[in-house]
Amino acid sequence: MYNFDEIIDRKHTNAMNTDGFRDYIFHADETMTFPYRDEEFIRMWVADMEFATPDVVIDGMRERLDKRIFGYTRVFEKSYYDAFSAWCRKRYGWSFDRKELAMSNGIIPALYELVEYICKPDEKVLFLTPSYAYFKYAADFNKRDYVCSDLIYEDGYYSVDFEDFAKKAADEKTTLFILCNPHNPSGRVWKEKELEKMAEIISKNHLWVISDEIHCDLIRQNQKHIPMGKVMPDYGRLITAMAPSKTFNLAGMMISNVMIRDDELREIWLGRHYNFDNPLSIAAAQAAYEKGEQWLEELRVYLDENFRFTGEYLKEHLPKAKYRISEATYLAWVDLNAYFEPDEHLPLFFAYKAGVLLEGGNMFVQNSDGFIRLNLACPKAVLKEGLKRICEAVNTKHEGKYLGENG
Ligand code: LCS
Repeated sequence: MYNFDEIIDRKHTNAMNTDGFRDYIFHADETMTFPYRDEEFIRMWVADMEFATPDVVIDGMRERLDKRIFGYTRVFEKSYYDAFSAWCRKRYGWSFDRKELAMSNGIIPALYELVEYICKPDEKVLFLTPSYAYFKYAADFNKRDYVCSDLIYEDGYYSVDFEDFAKKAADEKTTLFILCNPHNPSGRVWKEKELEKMAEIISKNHLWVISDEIHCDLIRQNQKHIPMGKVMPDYGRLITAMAPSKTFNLAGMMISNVMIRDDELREIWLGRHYNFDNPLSIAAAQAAYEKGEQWLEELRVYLDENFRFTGEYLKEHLPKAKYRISEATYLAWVDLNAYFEPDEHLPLFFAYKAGVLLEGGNMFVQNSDGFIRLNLACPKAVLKEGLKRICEAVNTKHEGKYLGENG
């Protein structure tokens, strides 16, 4: 049994989570001060975990370290494909050809490249909102326009507005749809019927699709992930992205899998992509896929309990908050519109008033005012303290100004 209750000190590891929040959340530098010391914050923001990566993964990296030479490296050996494709077959009943597998130092860099390779300068990228902001940034970076289709939010549950989606997909300048499957930040696991309806609209309009499935391994125990590649088995204009980074807390190793079906696009990728991989990252990813499953199953039990606990806690202490257990991800998406005005800067409020670092709706493109996103991938004791502080801050909100109000 792994010990997910262990509190691990991340100081002096150059972690974004501990050292990068001023820049990422507040666009500020180290002169920004809070009524808390940095180490006093409860950190529930960036999507990495407070849990140690599995021992089997660390052992895999250690074995590679023992080989002592770390020259230019790429995934040449078939054993990597064997490990990852066996994982996909076993967990999702999905397989892909070896030739489709390209490696990338992260899914974000892959998105940045693919938007350029796929969309001409006057073409547009479509995605569902609220959205992981890097879908928009990938369009911005390449000076492509983007179009949002707002998800419908009803009884705390999100669904696709298919009428709107079909209309936007039909615009001849819309050539690429980036799908987040499962969806960050809502945590939705798209059901087969929903994916089929999307697929129909995609094929009708000959859209390219990037299905970003980075969160697919981290679903609640009662959920089932369906790769878009399985729904559209013969569709050439599909790219699927998956990675061990979220699943095994390896984001810093910067390795991800990009399955490109179209021969021509793959040629462009291979010609232009900076095609090297970190040798330790390959070892880590391969060990994770070969030996990490038991750890993942234990993690999922722990996360399910953190989601259950969060729901109970909020029901008791913030009864007007709307919360549903996310179907996927370790991220809770909580509607606090009953307590805040739509334009309030929630990350600033909670940083100053609660000493909690979290992400707010303002960070998810649009259709997300009044929401906070909480990272629940932390030991239960940390979660309890975070929730306690959040609820107290909201419940005492009107008892005087908080320090950040003018900041
Ligand atoms: N795609 C999605 C949907 C993500 O949520 C993330 C990380 C990435 C890609 C990043 O992929 P990478 O480049 O690391 O392979 N999501 C984060 C988030 O929501 N907050 O912090 C990171």
